[in-house]
Amino acid sequence: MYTQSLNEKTPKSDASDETSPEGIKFQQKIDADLKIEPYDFMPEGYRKTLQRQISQHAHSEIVGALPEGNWVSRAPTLKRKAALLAKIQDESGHALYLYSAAETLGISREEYTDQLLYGTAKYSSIFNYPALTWADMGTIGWLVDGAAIMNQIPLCRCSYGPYSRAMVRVCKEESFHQRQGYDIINILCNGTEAQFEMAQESLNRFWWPALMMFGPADKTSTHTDKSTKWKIKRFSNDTLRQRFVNATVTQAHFLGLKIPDADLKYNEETENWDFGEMNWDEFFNVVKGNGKCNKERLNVRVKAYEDGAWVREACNEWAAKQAAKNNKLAAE
Ligand code: FAQ
Repeated sequence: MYTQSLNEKTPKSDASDETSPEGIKFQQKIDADLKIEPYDFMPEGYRKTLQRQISQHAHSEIVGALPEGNWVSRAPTLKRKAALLAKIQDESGHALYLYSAAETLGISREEYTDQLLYGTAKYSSIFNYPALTWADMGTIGWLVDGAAIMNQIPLCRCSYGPYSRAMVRVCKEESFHQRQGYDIINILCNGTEAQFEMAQESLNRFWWPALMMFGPADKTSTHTDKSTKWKIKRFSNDTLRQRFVNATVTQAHFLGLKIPDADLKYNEETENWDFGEMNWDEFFNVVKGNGKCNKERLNVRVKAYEDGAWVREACNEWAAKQAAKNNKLAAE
């Protein structure tokens, strides 16, 4: 949607940037809530932050479809299978919009893919936890898409035009995903005792990893200050995490589920649900690639990419032949 125009000229930025006259003008534009577009001047740090964040986001959508893909054949009804398939298709579509937005920053989709498959690019920690039961499909929709929406609604107002526009549609679809997840859990919670237990057990495993999706605590977040100044981020990691807890605790209580946190307590003064200390060792361990499923997830992606090489080759050949045919016709 944006990438053809990249062939025309290289996007502008410069190492001296932030304090240069162009850099000052850039910040004034941000402060005035104007959008930055691909060929506008941008400091190198702004470009690099967006390349990292948008591509990490795109990779997360792709890897995030893997735990759900494993459940398509085991979904309990035709309706559930169809909904799960549609969700997976949506997540792949999100990756497409996001890679397209990221490409406008001067790195191709192939390079981003290489960074994920053969490099050190990150994707969301949450997808390195296994989906063991049908209830996990509900919990992923309810909590993971729920956390994704809480984090991504503010990104619709991100200062970078292509990212902010992509996020509008992504958020609409994520909110539908969240509801289908909640619906699965609601049915289980109102079913047999065993079904209720399955929902509770799933919540027990996913609660803390879902909170970790919001990233490290503000005091250890490396990028928040700069990203806030540039209006890439509108709220800090801890602020969004707290909002998510406040919204979700009420939903869990409505379902009759217990949040697995002995320190969870409503604070009358701040009107927030105070919650316990996160296991940050676990978070950083997963982010470094040592979670339960990191290796498995990446191996599946590498295999799919390498097995599909002949398809990409055939498509390129066909496109080249079509272009040659069209050029010949145009010349006649
Ligand atoms: N996992 O300084 P900060 C979804 C890294 S989409 C792994 O706070 P920042 C849809 C971070 O990259 C879910 N790594 O960083 C779906 C940085 O790395 P560095 C994905 C993490 O960027 C649902 C370092 O730690 N959503 O779920 C994580 O300011 C269901 C320091 O952190 C997005 O990507 C993490 N959780 O804030 C699909 C949203 N957190 O510098 C299928 C866009 C942090 O070492 C099924 N991203 N890191 O390379 C963002 O909003 C931000 O990037 C944050 C992190 C908030 C994630």
